[in-house]
Amino acid sequence: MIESCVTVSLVSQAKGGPFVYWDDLALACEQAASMGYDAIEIFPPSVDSVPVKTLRQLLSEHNLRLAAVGTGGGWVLNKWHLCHAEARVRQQARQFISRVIDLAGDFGASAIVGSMQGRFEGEMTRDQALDWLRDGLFELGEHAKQYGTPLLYEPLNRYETNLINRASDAVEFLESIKTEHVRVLADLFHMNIEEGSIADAIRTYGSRLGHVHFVDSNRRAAGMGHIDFAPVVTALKETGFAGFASAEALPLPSSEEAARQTMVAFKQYFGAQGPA
Ligand SMILES: [Mn+2]
Repeated sequence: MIESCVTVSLVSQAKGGPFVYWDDLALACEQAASMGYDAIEIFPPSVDSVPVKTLRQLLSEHNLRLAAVGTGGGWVLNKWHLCHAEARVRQQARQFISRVIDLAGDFGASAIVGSMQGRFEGEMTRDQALDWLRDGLFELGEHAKQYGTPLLYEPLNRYETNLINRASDAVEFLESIKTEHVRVLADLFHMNIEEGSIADAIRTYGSRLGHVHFVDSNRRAAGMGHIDFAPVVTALKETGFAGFASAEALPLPSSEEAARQTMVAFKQYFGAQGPA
């Protein structure tokens, strides 16, 4: 079964980023539940900033689950990432992600490595950067194992990383990581830029797929851009994907409208009850 999810950013410095809800966790949970969402995904500045008790109460009160927790706060606020030239910074990136895995794991949720994968520049070679990323994802995937939740690795488009942008390269890279506990996050916005066919790319991911950022070509809510969702959803169903389709969209024209529009699209493509 595919479940519906909506994103909530708790990072004020990321203002303008592609998150449906901002800052107000209580309001986000209330609206998400009233629209029929199954879960929320949060993007916190750090683990210590997450109001764990309040979050647990809100999820329980609104019968929502926590689907995933982003780690990009480590990049946005500290410029840490997993293939940084300095060993000390790479280690800080691993510790940051490791703590997010612990936080998310206690909720049965996954941590996401997106911008924290980094990029290579200056003297560094691409192979060196990929070696460091591979080592980091291996160690962190093995750390996530104890929670029964995979670590989610998100390939990004060429303007956000020069490491891996396409499904075929991502699958080859993942096969070189000797752990079962890293899965792919397929973000339809990134894929729309990089892939010849988003549906074919989803089939390429197949059983490696762990989470979807369900969003349109212009980072607005599904249905507000030009992605043809029917073949994409068919491919998701064919692969047997049973994770969350999460609205990671700009809050346009407003948070509430972006959330509502995504739910309209979910019902249109997945059926009357939303994703299923
Ligand atoms: Mn994404």
